[in-house]
Amino acid sequence: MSLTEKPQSSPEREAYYEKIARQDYSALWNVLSGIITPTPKSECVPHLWEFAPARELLMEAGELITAKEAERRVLILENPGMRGQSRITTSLYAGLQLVLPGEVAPAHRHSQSALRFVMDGGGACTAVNGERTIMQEGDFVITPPWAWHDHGNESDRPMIWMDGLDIPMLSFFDASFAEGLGEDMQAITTPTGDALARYGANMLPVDFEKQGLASPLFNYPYARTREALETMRRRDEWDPCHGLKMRYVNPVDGGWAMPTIAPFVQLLPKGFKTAGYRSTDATVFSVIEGTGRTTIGDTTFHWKPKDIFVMPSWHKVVHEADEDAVLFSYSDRVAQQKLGIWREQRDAD
Ligand code: GTQ
Repeated sequence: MSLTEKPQSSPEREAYYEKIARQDYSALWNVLSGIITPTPKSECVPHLWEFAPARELLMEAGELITAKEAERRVLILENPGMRGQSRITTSLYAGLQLVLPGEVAPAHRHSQSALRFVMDGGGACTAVNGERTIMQEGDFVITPPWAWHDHGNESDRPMIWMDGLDIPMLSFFDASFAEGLGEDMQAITTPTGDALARYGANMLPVDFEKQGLASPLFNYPYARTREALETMRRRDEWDPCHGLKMRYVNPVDGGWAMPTIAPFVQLLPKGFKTAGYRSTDATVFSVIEGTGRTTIGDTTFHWKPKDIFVMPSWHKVVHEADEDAVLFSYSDRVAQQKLGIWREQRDAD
């Protein structure tokens, strides 16, 4: 028996395999090297989606179906190695959602966690658990598991954002629950900006008790993120693998902002080339600012603002920025860390 080779076949062995199959067994020695691999093997492949053609396709969808009829008018980013499976990585989903002026995407809730990363437009709203937030480009917005949420666009421009959900993860665990509210919009019980003031100003209500695993802050505005990155860069201390990379946290405990999805933002200054890096969390990147190149294994992608690309697990990644660049990204790192299976390897140090 071997971890890398399959034993040879023989007529007696084949007859035996057929016999055990009829009784709902199979022989481990024939499949072992495929199921316990020395390093991660994935059907997920590196891929880049350009924003301009995506926007055109979305606007075409805007003429075919309303947000209300669709429930969510979203184009799923299908990893070309896993077509038809509604996934961008093995464990994560990504989509591009369009809400046209005057439209609503009706209130519902599900056990899946969702993030929104605002790509194009500004001024549309999402409501989460009774509070509405107005979204601008670059904002990172959370819908915690089982939270009522609906989207609306009272601005005069189409709004497009990227949805990141843990749909494949919940399918894997057979733990999906969902229900509609039966109304377009949930009742608003809290003034806009309350969560940001209450939880996003380095304070917490004195007797605050943690509820659930998701951050009570549900909009992390890009204006604040960008200003923080710009201030930090003055120290000129760049991580060889990441440039200046930050993770979005839950202010209650400093843990990740979401229970299953790990969100990040990183600044790469003009001319910076990262040292090789790989980790077991396949990662979805969305370019906020700047142009550059990313090499993932043998594939190089040239990117510009609003492009989205995906890096599979355990593929070496190198980023090069032609201009100051800011990348948003998300992965399942938080879930892997909770399970004790996350690994990384740095070429630097
Ligand atoms: O906005 O609630 O892309 O429920 C997929 C499922 C978005 C949403 C998606 C969803 C949503």
